[in-house]
Amino acid sequence: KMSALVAGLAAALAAPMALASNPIVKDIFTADPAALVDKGRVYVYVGKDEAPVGGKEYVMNEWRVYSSCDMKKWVDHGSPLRYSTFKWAGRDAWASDIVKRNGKYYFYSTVDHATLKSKAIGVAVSSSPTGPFVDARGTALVTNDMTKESPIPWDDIDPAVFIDDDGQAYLYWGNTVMKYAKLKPNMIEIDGPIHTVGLDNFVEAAYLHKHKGTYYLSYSHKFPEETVVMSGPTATGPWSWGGVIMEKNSNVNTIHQAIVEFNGKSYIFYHNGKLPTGGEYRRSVAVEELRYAPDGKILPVAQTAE
Ligand code: FUB
Repeated sequence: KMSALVAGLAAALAAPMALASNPIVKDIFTADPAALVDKGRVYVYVGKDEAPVGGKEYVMNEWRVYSSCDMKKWVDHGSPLRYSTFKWAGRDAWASDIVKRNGKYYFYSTVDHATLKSKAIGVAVSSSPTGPFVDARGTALVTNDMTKESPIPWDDIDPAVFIDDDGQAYLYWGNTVMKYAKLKPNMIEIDGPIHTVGLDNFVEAAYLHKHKGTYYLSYSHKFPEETVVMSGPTATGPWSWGGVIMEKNSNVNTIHQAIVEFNGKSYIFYHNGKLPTGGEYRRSVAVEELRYAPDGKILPVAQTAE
């Protein structure tokens, strides 16, 4: 019996460590993670999926925020804002990103514009990572009005913000076509033109991060979505194909990643449909460690359960 116990322990130690008990949140359905590392904690912001079992569309009214000091135990901080925090929004707390600048926390998010009847991006601000957040502009930061070339009303979604080493902030977003623009130092105004970038089978969820001098642009590729990555020498490319880093989900078409470094390791947050009764409109956010090959290539990541 003793040797079986020892063998079991040895096998458990040799196995790759399951990071967290995935999914991170088990009492509600959550999607579209955004992540922030601040003062020794990692914060993850999610949209709450409220569709009933068998629901045929997203029901998303608010964002929720959770934090951890070890990527294992998560503290629930409740809801820091709702779509209605943006008075001009009519519905839909869709995907977001968050960044800290000058001691303030800027939360960029997708909502549905009440009068334009199309998706738009708002920016909210708080003095705390757990909110409450208030609308920083009183109007949308990006709307379909500004990007008229687009044929679809849901192209202005999924913001990602990156602040480069020289202090220049960039906003990336889009569906079908990726767009990017500079942000002014105040973080709440677009600075200059909106650029579009032709990327292979780009769907949505653009995300920019930097590791050891290389810029990585990851995004949802094809539909059902898989997460792919490009790498480049600057925050605006040119981009070289880096391959699939996470395979598509079995019962959910979307996957939406966010990548952060925390305590010397890299992590990728994403969503799947693995909770009981989960699925397309009842998703769950999970996290895995992300590893780089010596040449800087991001290695494919497998989804783990508890
Ligand atoms: O959750 C609503 C939308 O589905 C998000 O904005 C996309 O990234 C996709 O996950």
